[in-house]
Amino acid sequence: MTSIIRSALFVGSLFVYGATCQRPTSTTTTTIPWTGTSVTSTTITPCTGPATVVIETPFPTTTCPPAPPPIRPAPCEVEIGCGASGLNIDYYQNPVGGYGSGNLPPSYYITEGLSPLDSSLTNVTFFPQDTTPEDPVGWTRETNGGITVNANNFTLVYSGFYRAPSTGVFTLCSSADNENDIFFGRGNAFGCDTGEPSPNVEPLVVSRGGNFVNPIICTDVFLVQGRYYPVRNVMGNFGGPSAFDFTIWEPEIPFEDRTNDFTGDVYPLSCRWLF
Ligand SMILES: *[C@@H]1O[C@H](CO)[C@@H](O)[C@H](O)[C@H]1NC(C)=O
Ligand SMILES: *[C@@H]1O[C@H](CO)[C@@H](O)[C@H](O)[C@H]1NC(C)=O
Ligand SMILES: [Ca+2]
Repeated sequence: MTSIIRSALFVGSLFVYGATCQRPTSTTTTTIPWTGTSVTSTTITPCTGPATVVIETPFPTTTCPPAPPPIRPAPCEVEIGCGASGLNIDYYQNPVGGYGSGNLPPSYYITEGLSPLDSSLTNVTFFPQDTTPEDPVGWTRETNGGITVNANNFTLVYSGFYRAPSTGVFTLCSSADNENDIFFGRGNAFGCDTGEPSPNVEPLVVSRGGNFVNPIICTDVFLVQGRYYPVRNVMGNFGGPSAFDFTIWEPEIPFEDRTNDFTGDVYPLSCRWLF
């Protein structure tokens, strides 16, 4: 180290020695971003020409508000060996101007003690936007699990268990015409032992849409590989066209590759642990 400095001084002194030094009359400024926390400046005074002022500034860092830590929903046990035969899907009556319009809460089908008009299983939580036909009398549409509904007004409840395929932060997203509410985790989606939902819980996500504008609303959850998480979507159309998409965005994949096809990863309520 010492010898390097010495030789630098030596070279420098040779240089100085061999040149005609003049005081600089102007300066040029060079700004170098660096990772330090303060601004420092160095003036390089050459023998001729303008001095160079080197200003080292910290990298501009965007100040984001600290992200809230993702919630950790509680899983349930399920019966060992129970097959991934899909989520339960139940079709309920929804009055025109009812759930999805803000006039009825997502618990209305529980508190009113409604019986499903139809029930099935599905691995898919998506059906595309439709439009009102010219003659809407008797208008129907296909949804999931082979269930065909009165297209103008209906509610579908998707419930069961999602087996987390890895450990990390997952993102639950949905969009709907007119509303989808996501309930997730033990107690929130339903009770582990009964499989019954509570009318007194708040959804993790409320997504509302209509008039062919259905914003995607998301929330992060921290899940553990191999655990079975209760999930319940309450989707309602209070009138006119309808659409629905519920996706889970797994860790380490692009947002575009999030899925609404849970083949092999979802289990019906009947898989719950029976003591
Ligand atoms: C559609 O709305 C009408 C009027 O509110 C209601 O009587 C009917 O039960 C609803 N049908 C479904 C499938 O929700
Ligand atoms: C869901 O996927 C599983 C695994 O492939 C399959 O066994 C089951 O029949 C599927 N369920 C439905 C409703 O398609
Ligand atoms: Ca609608």
